[in-house]
Amino acid sequence: MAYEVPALPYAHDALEPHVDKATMEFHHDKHHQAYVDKANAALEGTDLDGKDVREVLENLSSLPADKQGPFRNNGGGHLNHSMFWESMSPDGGGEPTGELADALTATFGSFDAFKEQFEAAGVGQFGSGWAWLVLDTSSPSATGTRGAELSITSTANQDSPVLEGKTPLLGNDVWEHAYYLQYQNKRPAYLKAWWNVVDWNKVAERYSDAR
Ligand code: MN3
Repeated sequence: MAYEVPALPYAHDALEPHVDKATMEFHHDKHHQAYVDKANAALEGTDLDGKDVREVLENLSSLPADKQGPFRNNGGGHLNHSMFWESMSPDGGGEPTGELADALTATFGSFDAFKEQFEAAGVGQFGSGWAWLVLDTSSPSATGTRGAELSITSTANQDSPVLEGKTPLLGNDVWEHAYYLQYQNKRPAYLKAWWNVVDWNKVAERYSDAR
């Protein structure tokens, strides 16, 4: 079955004032739709047509050579944005609790230090891309301290951390289309404001599922 843009789990204006309605309308309704359409076009007629998007990205080399680049970009865009809408909530913000909170503190020193490093990854991503909190289940440290598996990274374009065998727990979109209407060139201000809408329950659920 062809991919579809998932419905937003809240109204387009529900994340205001931190993410404005116009940005959400263009971002969700137009940009995400374009990734879905192009991802579907890339898979059409291949053996991987109908497979889960993450599974296809993890097996990119199984696609015909001329489809790999288009699917990396557009399948990646579909996966990244599907996660992104669910990572935000009008009831978001605050701080995580429980095992995720403990792991963030153990890994980064404090929740504030985690946020600082994540924002730095977003600001430092040259051009379009994403900042990520990932769980590295393939690293040797996976057998050691649980908190040591977490790390912050950034990717270019629509590259998903799953291309590197990592599980994305939280990603922030630092493409200009994600913030330019509201924040113009102030990417750092967008990254800071975005914490007010992060749904930590969702991130904790991904952390728990991935371990
Ligand atoms: Mn985007």
